Amino acid sequence: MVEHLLTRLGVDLSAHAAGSHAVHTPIDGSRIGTVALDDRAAVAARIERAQHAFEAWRAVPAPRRGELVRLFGEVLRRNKQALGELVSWETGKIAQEGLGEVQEMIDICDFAVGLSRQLYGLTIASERPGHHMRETWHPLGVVGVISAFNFPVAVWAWNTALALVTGNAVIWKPSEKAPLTALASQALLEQAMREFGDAPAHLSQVSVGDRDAGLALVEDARVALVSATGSTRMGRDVGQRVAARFGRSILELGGNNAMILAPSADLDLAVRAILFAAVGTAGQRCTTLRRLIAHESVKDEIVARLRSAYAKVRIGHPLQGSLVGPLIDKASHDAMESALARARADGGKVHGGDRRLQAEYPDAYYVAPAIVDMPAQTEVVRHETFAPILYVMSYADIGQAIRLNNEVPQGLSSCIFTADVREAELFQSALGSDCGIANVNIGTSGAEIGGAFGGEKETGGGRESGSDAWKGYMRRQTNTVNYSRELPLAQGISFD
Ligand code: UN1
Repeated sequence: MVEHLLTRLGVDLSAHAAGSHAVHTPIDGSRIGTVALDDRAAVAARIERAQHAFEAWRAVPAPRRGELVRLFGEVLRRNKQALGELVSWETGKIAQEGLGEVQEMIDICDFAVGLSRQLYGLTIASERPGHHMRETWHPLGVVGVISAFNFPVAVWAWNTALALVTGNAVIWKPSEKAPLTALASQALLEQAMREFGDAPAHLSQVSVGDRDAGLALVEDARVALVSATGSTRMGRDVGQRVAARFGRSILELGGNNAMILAPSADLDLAVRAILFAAVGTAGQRCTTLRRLIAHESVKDEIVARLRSAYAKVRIGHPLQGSLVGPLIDKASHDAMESALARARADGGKVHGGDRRLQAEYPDAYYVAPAIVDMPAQTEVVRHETFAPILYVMSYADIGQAIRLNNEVPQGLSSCIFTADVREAELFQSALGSDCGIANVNIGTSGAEIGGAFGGEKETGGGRESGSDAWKGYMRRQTNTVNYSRELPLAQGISFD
């Protein structure tokens, strides 16, 4: 099945026939492929080739670079079904979410194509007569993209679509848990390159490797930008290493996203939003809803309604009509179990969270999503466990709710459900949520690509995808031009 999909997507399997790295599907734990791994020397050679590609690509006019991304978007449209299905096989995402992820790739391509004609800089008033100032944006260099298993293709596409129109070359280090979707995405981009005609060779490369190979990418001064998505632990290490060589990084790390549920909230809407945000992708999005901060007047009712909604959720094979697929692996299940044990020890009342379908799939980790009624925001609640656990806490006044929202180390996504415009505006104000994303009457996950995506504190501070995130992939130059016959100095200095 998977081999057939890979062939259809244009992956040359012969190159990986002797590979040492086995890939397993979380659906049933079976092996679905092997991949060859890069060592440090292979990574260095890739960087060298990428540098050459960059030197050619930066000279291509940006709208023409946009044409390559336009073609890539077309190739993705034609292959949406197959790539979406492969995402499901490799990560356990349900069919709808696999397709949604490919749609996110298509959307960012469209966005980047428009952007390729809009890499605008400012013109700035000069204080000197006969002078003008402006700001120009230039391609940056080689961009290293490190991505996580949970969005194995979309996050690379956010980075790559922008990096290509801004004139850069890309080396992608996918998660070792999801290298097949990476090889397929790369094959589709290569197809677009063939249609394009004269893109430089090695403009985009995939480097599957272990931590050591990853370090070769992170520590090399020729890699101008490292855009890394994953755990806070990984980001702290990568960020420091890149900073030590004065490289640039974009970090998109852990989230611990909350919803404030106000007394005026539309509870029907809230239940649906919570279900998608807390249970979707089996709780394995960085934007997954992990904390529900409910007003004391609605808390018992929302817990009761959620429990009955959770009971109806179908858990099972992600390509056979379920809403919740498996966790990625055993380690992830172990982490869920230990978080639930800690929550119980802290006085939490756990509903659900048990392992499912063990007889049918002994080597896969399906779980019932958990709701945990917590007496307080204890240490385990402040920690991101990458699994479907929703901690529920109560609040008395909106100030307290906002404090609870902010009193965690992470700062990615947040939302409030309310019909009270004062609360909604306060939540989005300087005194409100401290997160990169603050929504009203929609959940924490499922962001569109048009906005800048990322968050504060331990989330890493990076911004990707829409708005002016493209500026992170370019170098800014300030130009002052003298078109007079004099040489006045700034600040009125006389130097005669
Ligand atoms: C991630 O989990 O790393 O907002 C990205 C969302 C998706 C992206 C998630 N558009 O949930």
